[in-house]
Amino acid sequence: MYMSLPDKLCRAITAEEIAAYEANGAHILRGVLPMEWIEVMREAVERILTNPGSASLEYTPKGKPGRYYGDFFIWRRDPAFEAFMKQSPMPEIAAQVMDATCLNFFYDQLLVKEPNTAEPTPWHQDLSYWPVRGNQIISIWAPFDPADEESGVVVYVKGSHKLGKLYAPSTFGDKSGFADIYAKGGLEPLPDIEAHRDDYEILSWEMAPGDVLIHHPLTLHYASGNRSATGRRRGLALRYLGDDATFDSRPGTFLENKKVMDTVPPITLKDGEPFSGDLFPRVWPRE
Ligand SMILES: O=C(O)CCC(=O)C(=O)O
Repeated sequence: MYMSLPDKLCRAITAEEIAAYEANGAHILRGVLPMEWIEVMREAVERILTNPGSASLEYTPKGKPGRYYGDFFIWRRDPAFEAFMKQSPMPEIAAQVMDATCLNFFYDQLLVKEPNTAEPTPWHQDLSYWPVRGNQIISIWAPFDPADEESGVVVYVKGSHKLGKLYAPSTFGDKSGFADIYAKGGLEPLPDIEAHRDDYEILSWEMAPGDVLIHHPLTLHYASGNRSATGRRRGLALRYLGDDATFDSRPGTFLENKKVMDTVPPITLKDGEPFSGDLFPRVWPRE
């Protein structure tokens, strides 16, 4: 059904863009995704918002304005999400930026902030949440609406992937059922970056649908709530694993959350094994 949609990038990724990603831990790739995919994904997001999945979370407390909706592993139940992570230009972006010969898909994460949503995405580093070791690990964040600091675009601490530190995960929303799990990791708490923003060099870009952000799993990042009264902020992060990524069986990662465990089949990978199987499918080279 989605086979007729373009699998090619709208333009080539440049060596300068890859160098900026490597130096800074995050970068924007403007105008790379065909609008056909944006339209398909807008429709798909509406399906999910009206029929939330078993791993989904409402981060906005009941009775508060707006809605901050989070969901994971959606590709397993919605064919458009599956097509987007496999057949769109997204895996090619990951392979090119990381210079990876093969990719397995880790998971997708939908993060929708409707107008007037106060809840931010707290400062965090992705790798703290993940049972993964390696360097060829990338997130690609695609907005389906224009996004800026008012509506909650993702912003980054420049070069923070090179600090060589793994900080304790931050919980998204107060009642998300993850805090006890994350405490098991025994990692050092993250400094209060938001209260001391001037001490950091922050990277931030205004975005249009068709642009994507690429970030390294150690890069510190944050997104404000959506302060716009009218503009939605629908974003989807796809996480890809390259040649050197292996399973890390350390305790305290998000896969231990009951909602997530109930949504995916049991994970049978052993420490040090590469990711594989139906849950973490090979997506590059393309079939
Ligand atoms: O969309 C957001 O608000 C945050 C995204 C994020 O933290 C991520 O993609 O890792």
